[in-house]
Amino acid sequence: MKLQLSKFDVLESTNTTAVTAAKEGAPEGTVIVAERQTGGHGRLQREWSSPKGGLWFTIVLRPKIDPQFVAQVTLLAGVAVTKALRILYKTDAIAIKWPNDLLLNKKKVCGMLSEMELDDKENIKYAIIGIGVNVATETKSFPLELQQTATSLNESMQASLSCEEVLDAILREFTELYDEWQQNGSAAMLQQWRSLNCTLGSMVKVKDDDQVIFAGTALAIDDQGAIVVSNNQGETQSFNFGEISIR
Ligand code: BT5
Repeated sequence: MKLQLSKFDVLESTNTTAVTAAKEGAPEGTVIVAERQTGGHGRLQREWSSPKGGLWFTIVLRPKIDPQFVAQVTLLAGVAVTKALRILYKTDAIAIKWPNDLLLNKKKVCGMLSEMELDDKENIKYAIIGIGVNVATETKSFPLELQQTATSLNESMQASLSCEEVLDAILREFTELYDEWQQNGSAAMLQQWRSLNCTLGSMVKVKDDDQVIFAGTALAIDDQGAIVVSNNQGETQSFNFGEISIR
């Protein structure tokens, strides 16, 4: 994948700009980066706090895969970002919480949001992956409730990396992994995901629309990227949507 970066001082949301660009034919590898976002969002239109000091960007992709596997793009991004951050910050304490969060000592340092559109033959027209990393954001500038659950990498690790350095390292890991995944399938990527996550083996609550719909032990992720959870009654279910909280 060849990368083409477009950098902005401020955007409403790099995902929104990337969707518009993708609809207008932007090639795979287009990367939209903003220094801050005024309407950054997560899933279910939740607000994503995006002040200056953080790394906010979105990559346009046109994967040639069966759409049932598109959720793997989020897993792939999680692997790429975790690998890059572990090397840059020289720590193993950063881990993936299924499906789209990276935690450092149980606090969220990164969130990812993928979106896609199918054409009328049900092929993937485009997919985008938006990635937000708290590189040098000041935790005290976050809203109060976020100060309990989020942190920034530079602050926690007493480091002073720039957003550019972090972006370069993430894009290097991402392109290598993405090209390998397109050529050889998901096995190697899923194996790396399993070794970098903090979800499998934990007690989890599965939520949909903020309602708990199942609780149990997270046993595995399957080939589509769904999480397999088993409860006390021995019932096993897999979920490829919603979100989990780890007890
Ligand atoms: C996510 O949603 O974690 C996906 C976030 C994706 C953000 C990127 S930034 C570039 C691109 N442009 C966008 O507009 N979005 C993407 P979700 O799992 O729904 O989590 C949202 C929750 O995370 C919020 O309700 C807060 O509790 C928390 N949160 C908000 N801002 C945060 C931050 N900067 N750091 C850590 N947690 C945050």
